[in-house]
Amino acid sequence: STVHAAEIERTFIAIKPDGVQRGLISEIISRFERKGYKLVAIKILTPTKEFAMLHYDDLKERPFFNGLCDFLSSGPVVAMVWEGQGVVKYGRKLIGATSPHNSEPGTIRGDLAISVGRNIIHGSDGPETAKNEINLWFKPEELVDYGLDSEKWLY
Ligand code: FUP
Repeated sequence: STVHAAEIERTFIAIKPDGVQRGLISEIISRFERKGYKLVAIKILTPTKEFAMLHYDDLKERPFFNGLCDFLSSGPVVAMVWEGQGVVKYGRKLIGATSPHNSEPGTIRGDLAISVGRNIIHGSDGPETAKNEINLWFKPEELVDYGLDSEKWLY
């Protein structure tokens, strides 16, 4: 059926420097793409420490905040926006629990990571966070609005 604009949901996903260095870019993109989600923005950049601090602002009181921001700004990150029904919540399911000690096999962190400080991927934790993170990382014109033939088989 036709996908109506009101149903469109977007989330912010980032492959962190460890995921990039470990050669997991295509593996991670594949999992979102095969599920049926649509990639509407992508770029690679090394964030500054200040930018990392903005991204993780919610965690600024946590003891690991400084190390986390040093890590996120230590090398290239692949920043993406993925679109599709339920993508915020289900994207988190694809990613798995924050600590790879707890994330299930079959999830990205469960299959591909060992420690919480090197858990290879970030995904927005809710619809409001998703909007804020997309606005922080992307200009509106960097998001591409397009249809896919596969959508008529998915929805
Ligand atoms: P998540 O949304 O799953 O990325 O988890 P959080 O927002 O709670 O944490 C953000 C990042 O902080 C995690 F991806 C890894 C890091 N972190 C630690 O290094 N130690 C902790 O105890 C918790 C999180």
